[in-house]
Amino acid sequence: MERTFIILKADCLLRGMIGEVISRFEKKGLKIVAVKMMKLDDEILNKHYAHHAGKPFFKRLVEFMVLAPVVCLVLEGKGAVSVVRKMSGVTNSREAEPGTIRGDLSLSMQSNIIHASDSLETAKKEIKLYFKDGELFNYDLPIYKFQYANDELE
Ligand code: FUP
Repeated sequence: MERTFIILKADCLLRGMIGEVISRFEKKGLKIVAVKMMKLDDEILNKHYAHHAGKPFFKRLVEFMVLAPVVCLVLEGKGAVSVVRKMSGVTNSREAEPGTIRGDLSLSMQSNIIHASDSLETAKKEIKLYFKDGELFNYDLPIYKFQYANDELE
């Protein structure tokens, strides 16, 4: 099964929305395989946002990401990367569709509640950057047999 990586950002924690957001993913049927609360620093953020280095918003983005601890998760499920991106909504929350996390819970481009990996390749890199092997858990969810068709579980 595919795995993806999310960060529940400072605004999510400070506004008391951690439970709301995790609950949406649980209800969708995604399996939580890792959770960690962390205080991010320049070193990890320079790697994570390397593709934004030098852009005008980079400095304030890093300042925002260290404002408070964040909560990092790895979620597993069929098509998890694209499912979680769709549930998150587009980057600018003001343009995010109602029903998405950003569309329902935020009004900002920067304070937009969640980071979610944008491809399977990025997800693999980000999971490695934020988690050690022993922090990811393999366990059975008996509900999978009601949640997926047999051929979707192969
Ligand atoms: P996303 O994949 O939706 O998280 O968006 P990006 O990787 O493009 O951007 C990462 C973060 O940079 C966003 F969550 C918010 C911030 N950002 C800005 O503040 N201004 C911009 O113009 C673009 C991104």
